[in-house]
Amino acid sequence: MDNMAILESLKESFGLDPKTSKVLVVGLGHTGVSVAHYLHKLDFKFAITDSRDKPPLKEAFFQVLPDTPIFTGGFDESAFKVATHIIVSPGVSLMEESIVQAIADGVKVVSDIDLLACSITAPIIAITGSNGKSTVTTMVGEMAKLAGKKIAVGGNLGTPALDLLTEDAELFVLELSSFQLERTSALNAAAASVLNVSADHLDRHDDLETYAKEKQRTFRGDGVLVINLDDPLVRSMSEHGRSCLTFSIKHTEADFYIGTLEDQEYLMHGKHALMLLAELPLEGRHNAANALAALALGMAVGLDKEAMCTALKLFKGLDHRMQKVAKIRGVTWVNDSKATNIGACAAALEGYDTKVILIAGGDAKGADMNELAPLIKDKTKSVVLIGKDADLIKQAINESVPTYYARNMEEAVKICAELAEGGDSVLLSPACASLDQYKSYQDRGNQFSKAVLRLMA
Ligand code: UMA
Ligand code: ADP
Repeated sequence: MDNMAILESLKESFGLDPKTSKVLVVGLGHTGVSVAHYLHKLDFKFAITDSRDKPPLKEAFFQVLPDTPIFTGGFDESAFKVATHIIVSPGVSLMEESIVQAIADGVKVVSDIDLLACSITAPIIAITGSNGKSTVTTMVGEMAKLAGKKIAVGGNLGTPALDLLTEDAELFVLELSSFQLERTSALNAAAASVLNVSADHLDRHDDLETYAKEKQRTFRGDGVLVINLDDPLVRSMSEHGRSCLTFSIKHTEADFYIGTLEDQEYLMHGKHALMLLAELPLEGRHNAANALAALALGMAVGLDKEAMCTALKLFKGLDHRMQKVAKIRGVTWVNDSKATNIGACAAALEGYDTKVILIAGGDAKGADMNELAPLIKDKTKSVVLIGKDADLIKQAINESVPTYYARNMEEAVKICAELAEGGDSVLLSPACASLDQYKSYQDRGNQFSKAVLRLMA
């Protein structure tokens, strides 16, 4: 779309107009920077505020747009007072006092996803859920690429949504978080999926129902709904009168499901066997669900079936998700550091036929660790606990399996090495966020891998 058309769309959807609007960008992270560049190109007047004293991207941003008013070290009251619109980064809660007050004063909240939706005519595939978003987003991206589409892939994963505008794509594949969705109202995806809903981010959302409602916002508009029949919360989101494709790894009445033909399992679409499940090069039943969801989303926008299956067969999986690090003296070490909630850890444990040694803990984000206790009892030999909420997991386990405390990853890996015997698997699948001890889940996974590789020496 050209700038004139974008401006018209922004005016119609949000009353945003460079001549009259005063925009406050809240948060100077990757989202805030992408929003600032977008507003600058469209000649909007804007300021930025960030509660941190030194937002890490501030200096670099200042080099490029030095004339932008930037208020740091707290949310600046005066900046909120003059704003007509606030564009709030996902890391900032809408319950912040200044934001609650601004909304009460009639200021409009807009998200970067809203701005993107107003700036393109190409279709969007929107993917959310508690787990599997990045895997499915990447799968769909690979499928579309192989099907010959010019694509842009990003959002919560990788490139911030507005930075995708430079790519002039025919199809946008967006991973969306609940934080992005809760402040988005202009999205109308051609196809969308809520992959699953399990407890996560309950430190930011009131309860599971509210969190599920935020996820459901991905279905706004009139596109095709891709529904996971195995998840009761998602199932309840299907809407009469809307085009809908279902997927399931348990029920064969779904549009996309796992079927058995002559003792072999296949990914199926209706009566058609699309490919052998064994040809999907990823561990775990949950990845079969991810593949079925990706196929349904691709089908909804008309991607070629054969190209989609080839993409799945070539799919390598993403780092820090059930990633095999090494096999040392018969012990397999697996990095699933991206398991930042209970659902992901549960999926990892369910994938094992034998008992594993688990490293878990970190910031539980308000989740109830008791939900994990039965699986830990069934699927682990022992648990090595790390991080701030180690005690919560210890209490939930309630002596059903032996537990050990480790102060850092090096120590956790050492303890596991002493406990493990040939044939065992050691799994880092923390069920918690990493930020209490690490820069990110990647940092946590890398520290694990490095400590494991040191064992080889
Ligand atoms: N922050 C403040 N004060 C501020 C602004 C931010 O303290 O004024 C803090 C936040 O609480 C957070 C950090 O700074 O701890 C970054 O927040 P942000 O909103 O500025 O983050 P961005 O750099 O814009 O990155 C965001 C997403 N981050 C979050 O939702 C926390 C990135 O997802 C996303 O890739 C990026 O936008 C582009 O769309 C990351 C993430 O962890 C990967 N997402 C969560 C998840 O996947 O579970 C939801
Ligand atoms: P997200 O982007 O939603 O965090 P990822 O694809 O990055 O999802 O995977 C995050 C974690 O969830 C990993 O530990 C992965 O093994 C696990 N996981 C992936 N898909 C699913 C699924 N469908 N159900 C449950 N857990 C999953």
